[in-house]
Amino acid sequence: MTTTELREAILAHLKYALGTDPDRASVTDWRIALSYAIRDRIVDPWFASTQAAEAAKGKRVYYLSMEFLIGRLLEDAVVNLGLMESASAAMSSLGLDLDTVLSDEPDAALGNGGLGRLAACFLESLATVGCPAYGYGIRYEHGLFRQSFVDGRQVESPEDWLRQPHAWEFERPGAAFEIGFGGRVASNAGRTEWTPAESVVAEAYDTPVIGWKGRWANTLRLWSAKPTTFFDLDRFNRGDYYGAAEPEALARTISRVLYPDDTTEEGKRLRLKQEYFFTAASLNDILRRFLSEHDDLRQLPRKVAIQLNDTHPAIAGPELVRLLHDVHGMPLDEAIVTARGCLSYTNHTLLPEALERWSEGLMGSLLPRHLSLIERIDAAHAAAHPDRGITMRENGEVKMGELAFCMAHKVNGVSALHTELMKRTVFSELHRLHPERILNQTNGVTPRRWVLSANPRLSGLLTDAIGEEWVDDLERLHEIEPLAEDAGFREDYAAAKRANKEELASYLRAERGVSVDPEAMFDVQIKRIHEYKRQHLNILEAIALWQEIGDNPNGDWTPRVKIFGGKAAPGYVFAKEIIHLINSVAQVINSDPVTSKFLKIDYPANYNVSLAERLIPASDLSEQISTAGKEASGTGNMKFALNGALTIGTLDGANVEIRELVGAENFFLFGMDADEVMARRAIDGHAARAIEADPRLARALDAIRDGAFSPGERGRFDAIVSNLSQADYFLVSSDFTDYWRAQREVDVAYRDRTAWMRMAILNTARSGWFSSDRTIRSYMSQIWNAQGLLADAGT
Ligand code: 26M
Repeated sequence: MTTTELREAILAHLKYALGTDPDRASVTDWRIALSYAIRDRIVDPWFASTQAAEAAKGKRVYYLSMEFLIGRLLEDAVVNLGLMESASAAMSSLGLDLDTVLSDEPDAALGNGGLGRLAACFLESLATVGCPAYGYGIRYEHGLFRQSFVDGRQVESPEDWLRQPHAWEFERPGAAFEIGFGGRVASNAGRTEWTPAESVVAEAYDTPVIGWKGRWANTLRLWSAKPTTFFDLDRFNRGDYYGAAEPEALARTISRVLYPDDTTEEGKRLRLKQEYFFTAASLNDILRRFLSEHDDLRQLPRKVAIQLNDTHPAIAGPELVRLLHDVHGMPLDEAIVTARGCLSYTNHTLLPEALERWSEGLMGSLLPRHLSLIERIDAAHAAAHPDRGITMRENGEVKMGELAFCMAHKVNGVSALHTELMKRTVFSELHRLHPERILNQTNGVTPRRWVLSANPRLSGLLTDAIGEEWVDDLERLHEIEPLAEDAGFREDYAAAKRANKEELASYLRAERGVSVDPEAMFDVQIKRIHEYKRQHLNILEAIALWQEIGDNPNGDWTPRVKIFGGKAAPGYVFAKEIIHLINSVAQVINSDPVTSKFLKIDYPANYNVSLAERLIPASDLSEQISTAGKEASGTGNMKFALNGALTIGTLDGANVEIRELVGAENFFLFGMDADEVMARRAIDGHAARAIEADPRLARALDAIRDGAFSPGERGRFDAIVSNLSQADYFLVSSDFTDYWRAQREVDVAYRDRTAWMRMAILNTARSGWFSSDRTIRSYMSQIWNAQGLLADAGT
C-alpha cells in the first residue's frame, strides 16, 4: 500500500466513519481513522485464513484464558503488515506525528500480569506460524485498575478502555449463547437434565489477530454478558425505573470488570460465574463449529485442541462432559475420555494461596450438575487407581488444579525448573499415577512487539547486520555473536542503547519531572508487586548503598538509576506497604544533595504494557530476584535479555535457562537455589542470624525502623521490618549479603564499557530461543498435534 493510498483511506474514514474533517479532527479522531484504514488491510488475509482453515478440515486450537493483556493494537497491526513507513509518511503529510497518534491508544489491559501477557504473545505467534486458532476470553468493560500514588501510597481507580470507539472489534449478535446458573437437576428416561434458575446471554466480539507479514490471521473472540430480557416493562410502567433496569444491570455485571489477583474473599461468587460464563460460551461455540463440519462427536479430539490457561477455565472438564453426555447422549465413560482427549492444562504458579479451590456449597448452588459430574469424575479416577492418595475434593472444597490435571491429556509447566517442582510438589501424587502427563513448555515472548516495534534502533542494527529473517526466526540472532568482538558494531549497539536511554530520560523529565543522567546505569525491576518477587530486597540494597555513599561521598561510585514499576493487588496489604516504602525511600534519597549524583530512584505509577515497551529497551540491568522456586517462569526476564540488558538474578524460573543460554559469565547470579531455600527455612532464627552476620543489612533495617523514611512517624514500616527480622518466609534477609556482593560486581562490570557491551550483545545474540514462536511450535507438536497452514492462506 502506497503512502498516497493510505492517506486517502485515512481521509475517507475520517469523513465517512467519524463524520469530521481534517480541520476539526482531534488526535483521537486521526488515530481511529488510521485504525480503520489499517483494519481494512487485515480483513482479507483474515477471511483467507478462515477459509483455508475450513478447507483443510484439520485441527483447530482453542486457547481459553480469563486474561489477554494485549496493550495497544494499532502499532502491532501496522508493524505486522509492514506499513510502518507508509503510515509514518501518510501521517506527516497530514501534519501529524505517527508516534503521537499511536500513543493515543489506550492499552487493552484485560489481564493482571505474566499469565495474561503470555496469552497475548501466544495469540500473535499462533498467527505468525499459521496455526488455525481462536483465543477465547471475556470482554471486560473495565480492565486492570489504574494506579496512582497519593503520598506514596497506591490508590486504585477504574480503567475505562472502551470509552473511546474501539476500531478493532466486530460485534457478532448472531454468535450468542444462553448461559445458565443455579436451578435443578432431574433425571428422566435415563437422561439427566439441568434446568437453570437464571441465565444470561454471552455475545461474541471478534478481534482479528494478524501475524508477521500479514500471512495469516486468527480470531480473538471475547464474550460480553447481556441480559436475556432488556428491561422489565411492567415495573417501568409502574414507575419503578430503577427496578425495571435491574435485570440488565445484573446480567452485565458478569463481564463488567477484571478481577485483580487478590487475597480477599469478596466477590468469589461473581468470579466463579465469570469463569463458567466464558468457558461454557466457548465450548458451545467450539461444538457448534465442529458439528457444522463433522457429525461424529467421537472424532472431537482429532479436530479440537483446547488449552486451559491455568485453572480459571477448568470447569471446561465437567462442562464438556455434560455437553457430550447429557446433551448429546454419549455414554459417561466415553464422554470423559473424549473430553480428556481435547483438553490440556498449563499451570502458572505453585504458590498455595494462588491455587484455586471452590467450596462445594458455592459450586453446588451455581453449577449443581457440574458438581455432581465432578463427583463422578473423581469416583471414576479413584476406581481406576485404587492405590491413589489424592482426591479432587478436600475439606468441602473442589481443588481445581487436580480437576484440571485429571481432565487433561497433557499438563505443562512454564519453565524447566517449575515443571520439575510441579512433579516434586503439588502434583507429585498425580505425577506418580500419570508419569507421561506432565511436560515442560518454557515460555516465550513475541519478537515483533518486544524487539522490532519496542526497540527500532536495535532492530535496525540487527537487520543491517544479518537481514530481516530474525524477526520470525529469532535463533538467527546467533549470527551476530561474532560481532561482539567487532568494535564498530559494539559502538553502534552502545549508541542505540544510549539513544533509548536518552529518550526514556526525556520521557521521565516530561512526565514526572525527574531528571536522570543517561550515562548512569539504568537498573529496572518491573512486575507485579509481591513478596516472593522481593522488590523489598532491591530497595534494601538501595538504602544500604545510599548509606555507604553517604559515608564516603568522594568515593568512585558507579552512578545508578533504580527504576521500579508495578501494581499491587488492592487487597494485598503487605505489597502495598512495599510500594509505600519504595516511594518513601525514593523521596529521601532523591533529595539528598550529597548522594544524588550517584543514586536516584524512580517509580512511575500505572505500569502497563506500553510503559514496559519504553523501559525495557532503555535498561542496562534487569532485576529478576525472586526467592528460588517461587517464580514459575517470568517472561519480562526474556524481554530484557533480548534487548541487551544484563540480568542480576536467582536460579528461579526461566532465569535458569537464560543463564545457560547466554553463558554464566554474562549473567550476575546470586542467592540460594530452590533446595537451599527449603533447607534454610528449616533453620531456626534464619533471619536474625543473617542480620547479625551483615552489618550493612542491620543498618539499613535500623534506618527504616528509626523513621529515616517516615519523618515524624517512627514505626511506619514496622510490618516490613519485623517480617524481615522474624518469619521472613521469602528469605530476603538471608539472600541480602550475596545480593549486595553481586550488585558490586555489576558496578565494576559496568565501568568497563567495552566488556559490558560485549556481554549485552551476547545476551541479545543468544536469547533467540525465547521467541514465543518456538514455544507455540512446541505446543503444536507435543500437546496439540496441530499443523500450521501458512502456505494455504495464499496471502
Ligand atoms: C497474587 C496476589 C496474592 C496472592 C497470590 C497471587 C498470585 C500469584 C501468582 C496470583 C496468580 C499467580 O499466578 C498466575 C500468574 O500470573 N503466573 C505467572 O505466569 C507467568 C506466565 O506463565 C509466569 O511467567 C510467571 O512466573 C507466573 O508468576
